[in-house]
Amino acid sequence: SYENQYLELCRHVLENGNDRGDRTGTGTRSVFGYQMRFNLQEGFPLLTTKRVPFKLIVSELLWFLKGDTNIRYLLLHNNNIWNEWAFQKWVESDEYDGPDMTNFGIRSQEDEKFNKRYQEQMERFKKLIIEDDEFANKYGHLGDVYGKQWRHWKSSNDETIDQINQVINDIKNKPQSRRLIVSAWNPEDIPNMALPPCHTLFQFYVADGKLSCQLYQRSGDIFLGIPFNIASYSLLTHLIAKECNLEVGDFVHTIGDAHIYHNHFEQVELQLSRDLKDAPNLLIKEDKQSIFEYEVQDVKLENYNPHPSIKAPIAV
Ligand code: DHF
Ligand code: TMP
Repeated sequence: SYENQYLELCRHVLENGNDRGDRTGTGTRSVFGYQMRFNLQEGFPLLTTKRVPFKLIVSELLWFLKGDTNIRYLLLHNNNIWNEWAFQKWVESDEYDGPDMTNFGIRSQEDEKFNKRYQEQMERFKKLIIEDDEFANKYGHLGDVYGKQWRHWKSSNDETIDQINQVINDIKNKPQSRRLIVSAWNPEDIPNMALPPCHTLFQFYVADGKLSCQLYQRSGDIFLGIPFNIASYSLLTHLIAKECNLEVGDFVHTIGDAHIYHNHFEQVELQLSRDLKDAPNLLIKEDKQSIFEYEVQDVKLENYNPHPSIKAPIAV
């Protein structure tokens, strides 16, 4: 099953990885260079050894496809996965007047009293983003992240390049092309991003009426991020295949620094002890004219009966 490849990655890193410090101060065990291949004809590759919140994957992908970089859309869909990185910009700004939030990621895990203050400020932040337009415009943006680069890459003569629209046209008109690439890595814009893109570049390939996609991910958090990334790019491949009247082929996942955070070891061991369930099926509403028209409720899963979710702290 597809899922064995993920579990194999976990085992491989636990057994062969280098223990290294990292930017967040958490510490990881990591390997450099790893590849997995998921045949999308064999079912939708969402993990079953823990529950992965598929709805959040859908709303995040549709948010990218809209070209949106403001977390307000995510919050309106009850999606909290990007909060910390917007919050960080607010608490570091002159306008922030609450208690000191330096290093909130680590301190909220180690200090229960601090965690309470942090949760209060985070709730205040979320409320302001949802209710206050001006605040949302100022502090909801993550900078020039995925949505900006995918749909509105700024060229040197001040034009805008819509990479998604272009790649779809190329898949339709030049399916044999070896240049079917979308890049989120824009060196000029990196300083203006809350987090430089982890899923950096992807390429499509058409053969035998099937669309395949390969992602180069520069940095992968194996326990929290990677399960989302596999499902997100598999869903993107399905959506683009549909738009281009193709079947789905493989999703190839190539990772640069593939790491397990030291505070995820117990969770990974628990997950490795579980048996696999059947792959779910993906259902996509049929009546869309273009990939940019989908809403969250248009994408559903059936037959997803995973093991219970496993909580883990995220490194900020
Ligand atoms: N930073 C780090 N250190 N790892 C990441 O995976 C990561 N991912 C980002 C942004 N920054 C990151 C964006 N994607 C979760 C999953 C993906 C994601 C961000 C967060 C996450 O926390 N998943 C939880 C459930 C979250 C929820 O239910 O709200 C999980 O158990 O899968
Ligand atoms: P870095 O910028 O120092 O590499 O930190 C980013 C962390 O976020 C790293 O642990 C990888 C993880 N990550 C994913 O695994 N997938 C994602 O989609 C995103 C945005 C981040």
